[in-house]
Amino acid sequence: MKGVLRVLRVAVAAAVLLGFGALAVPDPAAAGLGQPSAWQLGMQEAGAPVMKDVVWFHDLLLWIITAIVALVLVLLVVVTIRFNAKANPTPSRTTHNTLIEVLWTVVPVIILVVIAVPSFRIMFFQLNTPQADLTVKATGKQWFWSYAYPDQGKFEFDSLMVPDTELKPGQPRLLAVDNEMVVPVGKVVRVQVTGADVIHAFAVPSFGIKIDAVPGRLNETWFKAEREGVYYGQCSELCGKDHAFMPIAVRVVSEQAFAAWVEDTKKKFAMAPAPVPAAVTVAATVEADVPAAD
Ligand SMILES: [Cu+2]
Repeated sequence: MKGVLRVLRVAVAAAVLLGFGALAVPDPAAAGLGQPSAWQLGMQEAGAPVMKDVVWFHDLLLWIITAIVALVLVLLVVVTIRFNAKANPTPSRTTHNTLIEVLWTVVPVIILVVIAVPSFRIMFFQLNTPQADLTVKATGKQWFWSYAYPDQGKFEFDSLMVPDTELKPGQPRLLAVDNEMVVPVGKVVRVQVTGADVIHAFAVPSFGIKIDAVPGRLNETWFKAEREGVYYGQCSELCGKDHAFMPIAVRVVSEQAFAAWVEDTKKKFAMAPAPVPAAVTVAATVEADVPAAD
């Protein structure tokens, strides 16, 4: 009994030390804001409150899993060294130890509760859209995105990837688009997401959002960009041959710049009045030709 407890004590101490060592290595600052960077470790830098929580939760889990793995490793090493046939020729015939049995039931339960509480909190934070300042409708199509701003006027535009041969300096390959989705900084943006043909998914890692674009269904997510800049994402549901070539680019600008952009874009992409369908025109003509019956 005493021996087992001593082994446990040593194991826990070793696990804690190893845990500290492992966590000193990854450097989340190596990741870029809004886009991936070369030799990146960890996730992209957080640009919105939800992603801040996601990163925090990821780090918490890393601590927990590191400690568990280290503890198991230490126990295995201790067992192989101290209790092999040579070192321990007459093994103990112990079959039960109430204290240890209670511990290995209660400790995992506590660990799971510690994980579950923030996990649910973040899930509700992510899924409950707060009072939105702005709504953008993103429609996934084979293979590009279309954006509409229902509160700003009747306009919608397509956003296509810039091909490698037309990239301007500073534009990231496979991520830059011709017409970016533009939003004001510090405002809650509600993104309504749907698909026009097959299932796509709207995802921007720095904002911590990823939601399916399902034909015939309007999904909703939200973000509040905290800094100006361009934030890139990709379609995240395998949707066909050009799935990898329909990126998402969100440009976050000041409120004045956003207002100016809306004015420009309204003119550029104003929707033409819906044409009268041919069938309706024919029907109207036929009706006019029929002499009054009464
Ligand atoms: Cu897609």
